[in-house]
Amino acid sequence: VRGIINRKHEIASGGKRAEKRSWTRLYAALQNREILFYKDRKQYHKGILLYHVSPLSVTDCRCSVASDYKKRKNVFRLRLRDGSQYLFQATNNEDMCRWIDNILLT
Ligand code: I3P
Repeated sequence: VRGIINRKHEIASGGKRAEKRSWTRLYAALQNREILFYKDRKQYHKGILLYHVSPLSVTDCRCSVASDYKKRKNVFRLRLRDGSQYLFQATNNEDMCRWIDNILLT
């Protein structure tokens, strides 16, 4: 699964409140148990990662709909093994379900 997604960092590894908390628009791709981040689809096809946005390992993560987050629609939450936590906003409900299903499958 891959495509445009908005991301918000909630909790940093170790459990501290994340410092940069704004939503950012990214192009994400789930590959080999990692979510990789690109500027856009073009950069994805060139294989050029955003150097300042590290890949996230989804091994042993928890992933579910962020039903407590009311400010945006189609938002799911990812809790990583290192304790960090992110919100992701998909483009629609189907897209959100596809992300969650594939993250939980990997
Ligand atoms: C953040 C930005 C986020 C907001 C976050 C702010 O400020 O406004 O959109 O999250 O609130 O800290 P900045 O752009 O200056 O980093 P929400 O959209 O979820 O409100 P938060 O600190 O309460 O998470």
